[in-house]
Amino acid sequence: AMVDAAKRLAARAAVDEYVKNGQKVGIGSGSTIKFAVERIAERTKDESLNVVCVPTSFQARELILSSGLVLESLDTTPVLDVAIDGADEVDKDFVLIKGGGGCLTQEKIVAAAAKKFIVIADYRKDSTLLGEQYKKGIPVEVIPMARVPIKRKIESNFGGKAELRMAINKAGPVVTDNGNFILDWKFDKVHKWSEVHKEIKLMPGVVETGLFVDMTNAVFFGLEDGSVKTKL
Ligand code: DER
Repeated sequence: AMVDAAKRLAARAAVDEYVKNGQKVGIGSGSTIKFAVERIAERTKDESLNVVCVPTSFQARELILSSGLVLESLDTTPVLDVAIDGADEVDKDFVLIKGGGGCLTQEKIVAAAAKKFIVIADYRKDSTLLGEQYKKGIPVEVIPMARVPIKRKIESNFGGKAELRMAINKAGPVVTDNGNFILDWKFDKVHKWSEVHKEIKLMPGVVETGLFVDMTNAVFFGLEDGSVKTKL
């Protein structure tokens, strides 16, 4: 459909502009990244590219392996040339909401390990203010035993509602690749996201927030008309 075409356009444009021979590449999680890995695999097959890939989740690891790409880890390649990943929403200041797929913690670790962090997304993610289009709230990965005190602290400090993310194909809550739970914080006003991120991150039991502030070097949006918009 049109959304998939838009994802594919953004992904291929980003790979062709930023992924070069001999590089160490961080591979994000979600659906858009699949088109980026497809393009990397194409260029590897035609011998024009020889890269190693570091995953941001179990899903990304499986995608790398099933695409026949070389799997590495931050143990062996702690500094990456570029990381490519999707986002749930991008605001005017390049603040991202990530974690819709529950992989925000390893995604942020890999993004931070890369010299350049490139976001690929379809037009639905392109917002002025966070919350305009993405309504599921900001994901916060938490140590399970701390989920209630953290929920209460977020709601009392910042308002809104922080809800435990329940699984669909499993009884009970979603459990992340790191063995933790996720609270989705449905905020009810615009905040200074850099401040909010820092305060939530410092709450005992918080592992990571889905607010990616001052991390993004470029965003590729696939548009409905078949073009790609790049925001640098
Ligand atoms: O969960 C995540 O952070 C994913 O990267 C998500 O934000 C993008 O997923 P999508 O490419 O399937 O929209």
